[in-house]
Amino acid sequence: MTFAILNGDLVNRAEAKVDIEDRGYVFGDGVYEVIRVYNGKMFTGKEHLERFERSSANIGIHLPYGAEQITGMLEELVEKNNLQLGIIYMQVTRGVAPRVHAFPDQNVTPALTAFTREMPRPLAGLANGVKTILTEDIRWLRCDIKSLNLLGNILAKQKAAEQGCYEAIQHRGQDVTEGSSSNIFIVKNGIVTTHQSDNLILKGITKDVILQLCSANNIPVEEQTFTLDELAAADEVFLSSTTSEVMPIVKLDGKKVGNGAPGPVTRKLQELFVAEVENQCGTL
Ligand code: DCS
Repeated sequence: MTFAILNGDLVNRAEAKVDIEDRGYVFGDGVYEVIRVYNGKMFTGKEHLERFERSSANIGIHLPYGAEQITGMLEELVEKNNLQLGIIYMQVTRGVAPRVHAFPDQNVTPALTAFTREMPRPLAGLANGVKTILTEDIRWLRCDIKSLNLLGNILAKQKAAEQGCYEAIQHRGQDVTEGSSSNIFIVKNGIVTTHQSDNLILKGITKDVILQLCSANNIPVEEQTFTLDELAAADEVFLSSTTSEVMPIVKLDGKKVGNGAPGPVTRKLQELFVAEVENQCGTL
């Protein structure tokens, strides 16, 4: 039997059901996290819990449990499901209430749910890189909140999928923001650049790990907006996310990045990233 978390309880996944007037279902009124599990251990679990608390606070959802309590629940879920390599998906919604836009009374308890999924590694694409498309960023102006409202992201990803591509790189006019479910990095003359963590992108946990790895290993790095022209002229491009780790990008709208193969800085960061995972979670 596979388990899930439903409002603090470990339940049979097949029997975990929510009400049709849950505000997550009718409004997308909630936030979520995706946490990677390696060797049965959460990678950067603390950082994900912190972001979960921040996203919730940003939309005025008072989490019914503290970070430590939630961590304990997630650890139990991973253990019960015998998850070695995979992800935890967790979300909280503002709860179940008659459909009115304004927040319901304080006595409505936010609904916390979580489930796990196996995900073997290494992921296809890590070795040879992936293809991407470029698309206008049509999302709202609080992309720093990990909101359940993902229509802009979904439409972008679908466009990529229809063209046989792994990811859609979004841009607001000339400025590159982020992928539909990833952060984007360019490398030019050995310098790594990625969009600063402001309201236009999600502050990726993987992005932060990469920034720290760059600093610790004397790889020049800057958080600064870059343009479509700079993207097109980059020596190397890669994306990062919880599920995709450090993923080389070898094509942009059908055009090769550099010589069309993953570059040396990307390779180095992939190695450093795996070493960091092994440091925290044991040998992969
Ligand atoms: N930007 C967006 C829009 C994302 O959805 C994600 C992760 C990231 C950046 C990268 O953040 P992390 O490094 O913290 O994962 N999206 C999650 C998702 O929805 N599925 O997998 C990861």
